[in-house]
Amino acid sequence: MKVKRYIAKDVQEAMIKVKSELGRDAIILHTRKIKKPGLTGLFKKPLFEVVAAVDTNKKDDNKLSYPLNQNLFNESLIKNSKALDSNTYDSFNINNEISSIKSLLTNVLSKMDSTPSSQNIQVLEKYEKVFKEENVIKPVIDKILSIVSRQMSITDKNDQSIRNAIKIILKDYLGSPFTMENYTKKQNVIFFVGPTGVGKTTTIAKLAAKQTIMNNKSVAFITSDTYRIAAVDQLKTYSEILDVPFTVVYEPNELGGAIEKHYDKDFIFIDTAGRNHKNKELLLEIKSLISTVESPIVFLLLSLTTGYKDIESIIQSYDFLDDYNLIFTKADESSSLGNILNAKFLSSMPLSYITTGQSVPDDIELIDIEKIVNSLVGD
Ligand SMILES: Nc1nc2c(ncn2[C@@H]2O[C@H](COP(=O)(O)OP(=O)(O)OP(=O)(O)O)[C@@H](O)[C@H]2O)c(=O)[nH]1
Ligand SMILES: [Mg+2]
Repeated sequence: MKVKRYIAKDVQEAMIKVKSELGRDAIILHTRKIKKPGLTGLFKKPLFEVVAAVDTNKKDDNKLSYPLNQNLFNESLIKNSKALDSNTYDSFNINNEISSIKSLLTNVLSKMDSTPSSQNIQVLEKYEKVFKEENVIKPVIDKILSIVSRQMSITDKNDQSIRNAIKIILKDYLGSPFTMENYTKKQNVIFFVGPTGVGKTTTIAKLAAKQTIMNNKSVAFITSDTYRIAAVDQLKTYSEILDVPFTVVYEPNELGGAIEKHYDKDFIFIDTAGRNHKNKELLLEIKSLISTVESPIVFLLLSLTTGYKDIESIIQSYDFLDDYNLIFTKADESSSLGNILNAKFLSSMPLSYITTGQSVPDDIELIDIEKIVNSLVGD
């Protein structure tokens, strides 16, 4: 068995040296941080000492150079113990050697299992606090930070690299926004659902204005919100301003005919009456309305001024929908973005638009994941 000591500026560099000199069968016996000798060394970054060994009687057999997990570690031990059997050592020495290697390796492996250092724990705690202030719920915080923590190597990372890791994980978690530009079907029938006063009718007007004015698309409005006279008038007014045809449906079975009437339009936006999400009967009406349409697109609107408990119960009450996209409204009136993360966690549905005021059509944008993530980590 050949045993060699390596000094490098970090563990990765040491591993490369080990691998290139001792080959793929090398096992790590010991690793530690050391200071450069002399007074000046005290002020320099620490170096890493790695002690590695390889069984010189064995040929390279494409195994990893260092065990990344317990299975590889055990395989490596078994291989080495077989190799040692054929040597001149007596079995007592072999067993002693194996158990000392095992304890050293367990020690190294436990560090490589990326138990965060105290410095890393401090940084993680800092972000836990930041997320809590944004009203992100604990399971989401735990999920994000546990991924970050798993990705930390035994080398200490600085705040900036942890922040970057968190940003990458958050972006991945929130996914790509779902935009109306993705709707490439000949005709797209889009329902807008959500609690009373969340901003459904206003959002329809904003999106319709963008599609007609900026994208040169044709749009029709249908409303099933006949509970309030004012609700019909509201959408009718927008239809007149935007010069968009408008139809009222009183029963779900009238919807098919209304859609057919607007067969030549690229988009049909269907406004629904705001529903108290605790009223199951009213929600069933929405369900039966949507079920009359083949491959409908649904937007569920949530206001960012709504507290987490209500967001949770709204999302639960719409779980009869197989598929929908999320629009967040009233970002201008909210001081935290945590519910965007929470809603994603609870629904797993794509994020889509965010509205930022009452002005039609300006106060709406495709959700900018980068912006949200930067804001969440305080960039
Ligand atoms: N501050 C702010 N107000 C908004 C936003 N979007 C809509 N509103 C306002 O919220 C109020 C309700 O908007 P509506 O579009 O009527 O809401 P709705 O969901 O259609 O309401 P119902 O049909 O009664 O369920 C109006 O005063 C809107 O101007 C927004 O992004 N920010
Ligand atoms: Mg409305």
